[in-house]
Amino acid sequence: SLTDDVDPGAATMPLPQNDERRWSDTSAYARKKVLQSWVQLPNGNWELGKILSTSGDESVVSLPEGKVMKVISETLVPANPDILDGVDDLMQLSYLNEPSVLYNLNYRYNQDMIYTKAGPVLVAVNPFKEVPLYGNRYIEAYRKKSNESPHVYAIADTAIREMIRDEVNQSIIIRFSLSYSGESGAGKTETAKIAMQYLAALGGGSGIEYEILKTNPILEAFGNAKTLRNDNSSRFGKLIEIHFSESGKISGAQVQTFLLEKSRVVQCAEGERSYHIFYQLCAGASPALREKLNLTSAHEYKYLGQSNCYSINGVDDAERFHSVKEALDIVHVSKEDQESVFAMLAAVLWLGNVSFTVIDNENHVEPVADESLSTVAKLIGCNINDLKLSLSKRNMRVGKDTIVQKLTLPQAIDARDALAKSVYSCLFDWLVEQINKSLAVGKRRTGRSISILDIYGFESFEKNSFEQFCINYANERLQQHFNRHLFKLEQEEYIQDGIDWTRVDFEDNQDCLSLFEKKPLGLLSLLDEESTFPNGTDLTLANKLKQHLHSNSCFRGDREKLFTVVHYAGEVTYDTTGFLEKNRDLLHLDSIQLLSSCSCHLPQAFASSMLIQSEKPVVGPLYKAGGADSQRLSVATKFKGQLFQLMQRLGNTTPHFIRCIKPNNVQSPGLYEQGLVLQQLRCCGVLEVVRISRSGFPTRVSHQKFARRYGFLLVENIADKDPLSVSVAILHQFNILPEMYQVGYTKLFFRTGQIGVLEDTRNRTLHGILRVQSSFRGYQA
Ligand code: AOV
Ligand code: MG
Repeated sequence: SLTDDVDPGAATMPLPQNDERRWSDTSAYARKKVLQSWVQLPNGNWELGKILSTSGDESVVSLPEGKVMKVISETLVPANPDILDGVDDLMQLSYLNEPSVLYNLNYRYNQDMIYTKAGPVLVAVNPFKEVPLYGNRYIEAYRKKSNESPHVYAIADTAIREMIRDEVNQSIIIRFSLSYSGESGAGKTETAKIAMQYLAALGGGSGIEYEILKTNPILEAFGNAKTLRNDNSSRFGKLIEIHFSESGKISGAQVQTFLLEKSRVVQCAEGERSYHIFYQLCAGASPALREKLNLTSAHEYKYLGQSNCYSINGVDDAERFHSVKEALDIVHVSKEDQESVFAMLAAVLWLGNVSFTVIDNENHVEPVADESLSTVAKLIGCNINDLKLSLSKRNMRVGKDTIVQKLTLPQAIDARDALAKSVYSCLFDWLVEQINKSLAVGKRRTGRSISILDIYGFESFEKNSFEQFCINYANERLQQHFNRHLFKLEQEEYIQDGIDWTRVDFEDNQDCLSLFEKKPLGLLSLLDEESTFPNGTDLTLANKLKQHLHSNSCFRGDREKLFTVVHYAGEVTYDTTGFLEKNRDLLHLDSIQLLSSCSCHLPQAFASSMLIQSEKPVVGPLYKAGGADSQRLSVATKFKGQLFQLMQRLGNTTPHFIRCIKPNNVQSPGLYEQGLVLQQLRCCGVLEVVRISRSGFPTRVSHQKFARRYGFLLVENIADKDPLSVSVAILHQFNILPEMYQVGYTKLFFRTGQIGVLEDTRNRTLHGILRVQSSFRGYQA
């Protein structure tokens, strides 16, 4: 639909400077014209004020609640007329400045209108409560287009229509943005589910849609956890590709996951939890299952006990356990397999309780042969002695010989935790594989699909480790995708149509991406290289990075093991502690052999999947001599490969972007913190997108369509002329100012607000015609 704004004058506002990130319309023209202005209070918040008088550089403004303030006129920012309160699309604002955008989102948020368009992007502000916007009635309304307010449903609807109309695959990319607290809990995962709900409703029929929806509770149970910021924080990235048949019905789906946070299995911070499924199992297992797995309560397990947090407000873990089992049934994981899955979980928990005792005067240790050890052995189906050996000794290959090294306490604990983490992450991958088998029903693929990406956003904490390094690298890649799509394509369209348009520079993050990806002297290559050196340490890694990258403008070496990357969304300082170990992610061959010797089928499957991986040697031969026995793809390299694949996939789709915004840090409804929201809007470039879209000629109509729609309004009859001539005649007749439009080869390009004038005239004329017709009919009767 053609959008309009009330004040066409705004479009002639001088364009802000490109380097002015938080630009605002503060021209003298704007200030003179408005009576209402935004006034920034000392606390940084903006309030709406009325300008009472202006003299010299100063203005007197009255604020709500009767306060009167004297301010420097320059600092006032024009506010929009009341009639624009709560517009659907930020593009419609006459004055597009930060306080106006903040106010508009807030105004809508207060009325539970959590969705707003920012040009092509949907902005979703997390309500932290149930809002009456979902369900069949709404789905139906969006399907019929009887409701056109911004919504995830509307995005999903567009995706389906464009997939069918253009025969092009679609993607819905849901992300949040960085602010320095890390914007976990913005609503990405919920938003992804809402989109899936709509696709399932419209494309349903075969029953497979039900299975697709049930992947959510499973993946959340195994891949989400309570963190300080979000009670249901996703600790992995996810892409779900939903396949459609010719007729637009869902024929299957495929899930891909990225970088599960393994470390959470063995340690998590005070007040946080490990993965939900552990607590669900402990709370919800039947007496028979408890007995079989020798299960006790969550409090008895060291891995779960260290963070002092066992429950989540308002969540019944036992009940969730039953839902997960049901969901597993639905995606065709057999009862037997389910039991094996639970046995693996119990084994991981019991592993955490395995303790060690010193056996000689060189501080070598071996596991204590207690209930924990025997239960682990029983659950994974191995010989208790083999288990004991694998947790106390390590076979090392040196050249052609094998030597046996006894483990000290820290080494033994590492070996134990590494085993627990591997078993858990293999279990997670195995589950995803089962889900995919079940969802791959519609083998006869038409190639049409809609993918939904729910992936972690930028993370910047006080201390940033390898996980943040990978996550933020992924975000640079996605950011580039977003930039290129929205900005470059935008410009290309102008250029293609022969429009003279002063190029608006957009921020490209290619430099930062190169810092990561360049070979051989990029962050990833250097990290991999150091990972292969037997004597490499986190400190030598940091020094190597500083040595080779110091002149890169996106890099800064800091003291000791710290270095800083200038990311698109801001600077992040990383601590290399643990980088090498996490990147190598080695499970010692002993442990792999242990798993392959197990009588249960899951550990065997895990072992072979790990061995398959290690057949692709990517890191050099030194890797072996370094005390590590298996060769595998480094974590960073594997992740980079996944990302490239992901970008390739997304590159072939028409993307739809949703940005989730978290209005407060306490997960409370109704609380809208201006500063926090603003930070997010700035970092994710929402304002930038709107600015660029608006500063150009956002409304585009082909000559044909324009001539067809408005041609009848022409006084002079030239209907037989070509569409271009008709269009130009219309523009002249209605005195559209030359700076308000551009004539391209195939299309007309308009500034915001222009089409509205024509539409009004058209509507009035049409109504006039109808009235004349009906009165004529009346007369006849
Ligand atoms: P995230 O996916 O962005 O965080 P979630 O989707 O888990 O955030 O949202 C966090 C919480 O916000 C949810 O558990 C809900 O309580 C609430 N919420 C979000 N969206 C809605 C909505 N549309 N309606 C009602 N409540 C909502 V993370 O995965 O931590 O970065 O890693
Ligand atoms: Mg999430």
